[in-house]
Amino acid sequence: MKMLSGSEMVIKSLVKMKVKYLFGYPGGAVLDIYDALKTVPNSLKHILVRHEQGATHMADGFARATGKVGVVLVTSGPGATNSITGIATAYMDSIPMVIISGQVASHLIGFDAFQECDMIGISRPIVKHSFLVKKTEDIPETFKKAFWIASTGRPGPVVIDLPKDILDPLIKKEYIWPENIFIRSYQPIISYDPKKIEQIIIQLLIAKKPIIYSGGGVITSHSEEELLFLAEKLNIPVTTSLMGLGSFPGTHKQNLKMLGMHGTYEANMAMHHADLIFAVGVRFDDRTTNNLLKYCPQAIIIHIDIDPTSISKTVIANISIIGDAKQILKQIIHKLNKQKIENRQKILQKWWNKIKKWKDIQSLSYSKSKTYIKPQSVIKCLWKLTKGNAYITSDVGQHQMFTALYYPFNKTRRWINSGGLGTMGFGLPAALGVKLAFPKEIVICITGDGSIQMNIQELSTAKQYNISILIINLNNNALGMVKQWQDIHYFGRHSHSYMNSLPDFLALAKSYGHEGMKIEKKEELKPKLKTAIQQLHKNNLIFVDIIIDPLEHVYPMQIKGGGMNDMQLKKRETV
Ligand SMILES: Cc1ncc(C[n+]2csc(CCOP(=O)(O)OP(=O)(O)O)c2C)c(N)n1
Repeated sequence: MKMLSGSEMVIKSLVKMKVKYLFGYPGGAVLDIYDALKTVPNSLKHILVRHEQGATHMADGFARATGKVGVVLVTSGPGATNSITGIATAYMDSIPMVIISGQVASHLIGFDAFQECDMIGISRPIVKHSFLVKKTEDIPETFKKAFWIASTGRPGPVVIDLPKDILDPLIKKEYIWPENIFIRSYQPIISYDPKKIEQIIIQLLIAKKPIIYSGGGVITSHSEEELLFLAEKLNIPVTTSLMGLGSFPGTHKQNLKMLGMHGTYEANMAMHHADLIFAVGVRFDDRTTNNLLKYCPQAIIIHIDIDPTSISKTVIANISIIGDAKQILKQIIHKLNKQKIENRQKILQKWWNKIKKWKDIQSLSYSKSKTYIKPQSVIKCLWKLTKGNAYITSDVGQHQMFTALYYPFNKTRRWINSGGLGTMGFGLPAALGVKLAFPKEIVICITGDGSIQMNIQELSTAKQYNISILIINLNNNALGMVKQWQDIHYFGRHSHSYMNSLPDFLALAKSYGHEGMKIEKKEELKPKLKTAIQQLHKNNLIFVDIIIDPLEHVYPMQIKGGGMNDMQLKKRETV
């Protein structure tokens, strides 16, 4: 019979779940766990961050790149509250994560004890589930359940709150690892109505103006191959959400690129005029629909999603299937393969002709500048130099949208960004998590002068563990996206969107022990970026500060309150 303390049980359970990295920060409530960590130096590596938000984003980046559960360890009170933004970020984008938080001793809960806070209560709206563990012997089963809940169905973060007394190294209990677990109230859906498959096939075959709308759920469910097969077989154009970038090859001729607020002209026009929208793993959030009252007036909407609460939440679906997208797409393909399919080139010729006209507008073209480096050209240059193979994390703002539009992702899990919550400060820690997962790959964090400063302290973590990522700071000396909105919606009144006291980013990076370079001239862009990428092989973190056109806006942009087709393509020019 194996007798262990609660802390030892925590560590043993993590090892049983094959956790490789634990991202965390110590404090009184979890010191026993930190002590127990010493017993497993080889199988479980702890990464000491500089702020708990950094830990959550690192675990998140690791999870997005690998598909595995990211794991975080924080102390009670401020440690727990600091992790909240990262938990909400993961929740909004359905990222599997387990957050272990320390709690004050059971008898002190509710007495305003030192560093007490109700983590379960505070995190409740932003977790898939949470556990307050009351007995030491419950730890193994709780961990197994937490990982199961976090990674199945629609994935998401799960909190395990552990009162200090149940972790006491002097109290040993029997360690029983459950081979099977059963959670009565949580049974992810695995079956669906086969009649719906027939209905979907009929609609796919009779539609004259169909479009596939692919989202992050395609990536989560690993159904990109099935989606590609179906799109090619039926010759249907594809658009993706921000979260779905990479779910369909970015350079594929049927790809109309991203839709929504900053979507391409062809993607949004095709959505508006479509007679059938085949939506897979999307949640129709407001950044992708514009005004719901004017949304895609002619379309029949088919919606496939694992989460029943996503169906008809904002856009009413005509046909919906709840379940695993991969299984459902496989079934559709299986049934389609048995049918004789008419010449799809011919049937959809008119539709493709229309799409070509929208494409010819070239909504991603941008004016060149004699003096300034254009952010678009930085992203295009990065794409060429990395041959599209890098893992890219981004922060939030104009630089995020430029990256989404100008770096075509041909593979899944290469585009790591905070889509749902839009969290500035995500990019750097997330990139560190990705690089730990894939040490041999090129990992680039594309950020802005505002965003990078939100978790810049993680440069210190990068130094401690020699994590060699490339940071591209698109420096426009402003909170660019805020300024853009003030230009468009507030007649150019710039209220608090300028960063008047930017640090010397190179000196800052160097003070953390990293290498840095500044790029100010257009002709320097390509050679310097090339050098920066080459230097990565020396296991350095390279911080590249690029001074870009401060007046640039992200276009296309949908007109607020309009339909999918109401778009502005250039400054003050409406189509
Ligand atoms: C934590 C957080 N606070 C505020 C915002 C609102 N916001 C969205 S974009 C943006 C400006 C981003 O500026 P920067 O990082 O410099 O990027 P740029 O838009 O200039 O490329 C702000 C403040 C946010 N998304 N996240």
